[in-house]
Amino acid sequence: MPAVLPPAPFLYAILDTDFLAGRSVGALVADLVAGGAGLLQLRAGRESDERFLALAREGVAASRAAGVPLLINDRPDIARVVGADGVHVGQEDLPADVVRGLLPAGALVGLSTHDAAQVEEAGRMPVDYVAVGPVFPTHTKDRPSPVVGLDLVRWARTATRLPVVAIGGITSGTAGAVIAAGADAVAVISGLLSEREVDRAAARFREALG
Ligand code: TZP
Repeated sequence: MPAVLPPAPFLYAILDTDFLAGRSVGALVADLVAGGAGLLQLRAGRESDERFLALAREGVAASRAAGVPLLINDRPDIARVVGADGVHVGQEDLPADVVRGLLPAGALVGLSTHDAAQVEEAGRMPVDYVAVGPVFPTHTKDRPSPVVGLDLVRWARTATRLPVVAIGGITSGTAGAVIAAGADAVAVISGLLSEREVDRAAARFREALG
């Protein structure tokens, strides 16, 4: 079955394993979807391949049960083995067209961008959405690119027909302004996973999106 993005505006919950704090990926997936997350990503930059694979299997099983697509960050090999719905890559990962070629037909591919030239280039790539950020300051990413602000979100909206996913430091208090600037979705790590009750945190975001 080809995976499809949810209708805009949607909440994109990124399960960064640095934020698990002893919680299981399966339980987090269920709670985030219960709160209103429409798309999920598993990001595990600091895990061994063996653990990433195990967590990816758990995430895919839970996301299938919840009926929401789950993408794997940066690793088409792991996505393929576990039957994930797609892959998200950054500027320094494998090129999006190479990743697309490694995945089954109908898989979702997303690409991170950090400036106008990268957004334009994404429009020429075989990707399903373009992520733009960091929109606000964030402590979550090692060596984050400079903050792009809402200006790049506004510009991306006019420059590409791809769905625009805004990321970086977004809270339920700012999510509405991000959507008003033209984003189709907000992608969030700490604003969801730093909370003890992630279902309630997701619901606050979901409500802010309108
Ligand atoms: N890419 C740009 S900012 C960022 C990524 C992965 C981190 C987003 O995390 P948070 O905690 O929602 O700021």
